[in-house]
Amino acid sequence: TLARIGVTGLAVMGANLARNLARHGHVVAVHNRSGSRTRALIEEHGHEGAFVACETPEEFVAALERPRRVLVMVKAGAPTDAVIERFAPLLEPGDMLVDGGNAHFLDTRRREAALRERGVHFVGCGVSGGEEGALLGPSIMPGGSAESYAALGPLLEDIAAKVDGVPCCTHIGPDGAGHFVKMVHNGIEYADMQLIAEAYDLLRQGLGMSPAELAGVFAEWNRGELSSYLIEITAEVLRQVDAATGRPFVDVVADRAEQKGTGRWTVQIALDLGVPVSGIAEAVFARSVSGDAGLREAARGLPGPPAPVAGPAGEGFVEDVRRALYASKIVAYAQGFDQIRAGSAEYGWAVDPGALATIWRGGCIIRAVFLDRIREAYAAAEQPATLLVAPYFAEALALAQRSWRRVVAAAAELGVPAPGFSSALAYYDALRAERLPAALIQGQRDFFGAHTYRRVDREGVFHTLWSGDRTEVEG
Ligand code: NBP
Repeated sequence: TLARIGVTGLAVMGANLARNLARHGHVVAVHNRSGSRTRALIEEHGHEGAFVACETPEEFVAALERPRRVLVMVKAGAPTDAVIERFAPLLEPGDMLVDGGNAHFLDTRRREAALRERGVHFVGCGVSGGEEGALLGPSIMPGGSAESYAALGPLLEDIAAKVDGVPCCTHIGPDGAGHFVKMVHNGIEYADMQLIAEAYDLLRQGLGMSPAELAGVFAEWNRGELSSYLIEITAEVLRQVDAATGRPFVDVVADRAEQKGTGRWTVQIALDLGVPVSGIAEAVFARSVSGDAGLREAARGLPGPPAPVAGPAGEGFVEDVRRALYASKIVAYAQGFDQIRAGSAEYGWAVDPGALATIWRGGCIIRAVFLDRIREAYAAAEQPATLLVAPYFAEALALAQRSWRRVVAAAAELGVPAPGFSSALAYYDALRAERLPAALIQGQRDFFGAHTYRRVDREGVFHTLWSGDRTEVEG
């Protein structure tokens, strides 16, 4: 029998997706550049379902039913182009080439346009959930044509995570839409992780709590509105004790955060789109600061707040930090969803933010109860201009407000860096402000560059003759 789908690229992600497909009863053709991975997969997991092991791309393509579905799971970048070059000539009009790697959406747009000329559907498909998700149910974000989704969707929905019986997979939009939302998903993940890290740091330094005690705090928080995969694993990591030294695991790990690049892409694209994703940007920069050993070494001797600092008070502060974390998280997600809407408008994708929140409820790294609230906000008759003004979130922010301000003030008093918490609060205050100092900036711009300004009381564009008699001219 012919295979329903083929997977090429059998490192951990590809192998686990192939197994997931096979475990769901689909015949799966498998191929890898080096045959050893293919043989290892069949040896170790061949009994889990119906695999067709293929040595060559030609053999692989011949093993697939038509129109062919080829899932590519190789390293993003040049390897993806190499695989497309190798496989595209073997495909026929109507066939589908699906890139499940972490490609940049602009690469996906380029590849989609090139393959469309040959009549081949190129589907840039975001996959989140890591190795375990790939095997047991990821969140899947396919872009590409609606026609390709009709042929691929049922298979992908079959292997995706399910929440309340709803698959965490939906057609996101044409060409690069899937990889774009996967990119922003990762950006939001950066912001969420940074906020959790700040909460930990503030409680540890502010109250002197131990990692083990903090594990308990996060486990408790995971039972409420913050309930999420990231909070859950935070408790697990904080509870871990290093076998070699007996010290808390978190104290023996070097405090330099690494990054692969999707957070940075999110911020770069947000700058191009003019969307203020300050939460994601602060998270990316915080990782950069942590990783700059030379800079940190040089600055280590700079003075902090004069001792003794009046530290925050016990139980009340724990609840303050929880509320500040929730409020800051709302801001970070609101900004991420704003970026998705801006990208969708820029590229004409018509991405449905509510559908996205729905498929992020399970399978992916940012999965959380919270996503249900976002889904509901976008299900309202009138789409909120920002999630901050959707009734549920507006109320949550109002409730958190006093705690949020106390925590940001405490961070400054203690000298504990909390860029995520403070920038989120600054964004909230900027959005709700009656007047912003941008008026002064316009004045400065007009002064040194005759950049002109608008007035609050009259239509038109104005300039003041700053180096002359300082009268105003219209023009
Ligand atoms: P890797 O990203 O480590 O890629 C290894 C695979 O790429 C191997 O199958 C390798 O073949 C193949 N490959 C390379 Br490298 N260059 C190639 C070329 N020129 N031609 C053909 N094949 C080539 O694998 P991974 O960690 O499984 O991730 C796969 C994709 O999924 C990546 O894009 C990744 O960003 C994305 N992703 C990963 C995760 C995760 O948690 N790891 C989550 C979500 C998405 P070989 O065996 O012959 O060297």
